[in-house]
Amino acid sequence: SSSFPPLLKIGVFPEAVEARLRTTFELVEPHELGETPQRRAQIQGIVTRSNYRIPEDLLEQLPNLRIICTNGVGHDGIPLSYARNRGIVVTNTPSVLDKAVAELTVGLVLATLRQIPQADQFVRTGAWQVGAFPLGLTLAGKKVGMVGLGRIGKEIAARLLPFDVDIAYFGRQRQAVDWPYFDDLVALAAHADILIVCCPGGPSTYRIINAAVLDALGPAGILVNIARGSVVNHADLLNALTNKTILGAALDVFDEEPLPDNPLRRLDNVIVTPHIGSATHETRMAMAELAIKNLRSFFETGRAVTPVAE
Ligand code: 8YV
Repeated sequence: SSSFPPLLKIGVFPEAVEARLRTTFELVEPHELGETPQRRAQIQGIVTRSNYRIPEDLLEQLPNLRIICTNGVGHDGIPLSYARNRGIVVTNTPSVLDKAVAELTVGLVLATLRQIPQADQFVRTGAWQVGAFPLGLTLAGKKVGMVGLGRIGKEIAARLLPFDVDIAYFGRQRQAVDWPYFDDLVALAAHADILIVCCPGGPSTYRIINAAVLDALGPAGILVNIARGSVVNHADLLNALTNKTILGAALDVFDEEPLPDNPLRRLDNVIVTPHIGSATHETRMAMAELAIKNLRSFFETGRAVTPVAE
């Protein structure tokens, strides 16, 4: 049995990840909390995933909660100010997933420019027997606009540069990089051929990709979102895709996940993937190891390894 207090597990984890967590911690399911106040009082830690929202009223049921540990870099689903006011430490798993997310982003850019999913269907359905697949677009020579240039944004830029693209970026502040900085998102969109959304979710980026940005991106423009659904005004995006205001989009994140029945699933100029940016065996195990490291360190020393700064 574990020498650590039991953890409330919020979310469904890949089997190998959950098995790894269980080697170190007893995991309690939310439905077990209703049993007795004693069970709720036993919970000193939560282990979760960054695509889950943690409601404050759940935390209020846990009088002895000391740490919330998310597998993932995003913490927009965790009430940080509530946690801070209660002295609850919040940890995430930064850096270990940057490369995997950047690799998926490159894949989505190429898949959109060369219509790879559509080309696969073109062969499978026999359409090739009766016609030629339409011409795609070359990545070399294109202008890429990064919406957010944090750890993940920099890994994406580093992978795209060898494709002979020009990089420019928008973000909270200018950084010590050789690329043009835009402090206005519409201006970046007007400059770019491909706009890649890789900023954090949360109130400061809520719906910043809107009709004005999409109009500026223009009829040859492509939007790629591997950040959070909350960053994009999806009604504006749907209009822009339907009316060909922009050429196409590739989306790995959505307001509601799994994406329910939605017109986005029926458009032929958008590629949709099920929030798989960090979803590789190696990366998810590395995230689990860092989560366990945070939890062990906190329970043994009182200090977390990668606490989230408010
Ligand atoms: C998912 C992510 O949270 O890291 C993030 O913020 O969005 C992804 O890694 C994934 O579900 C983590 O388990």
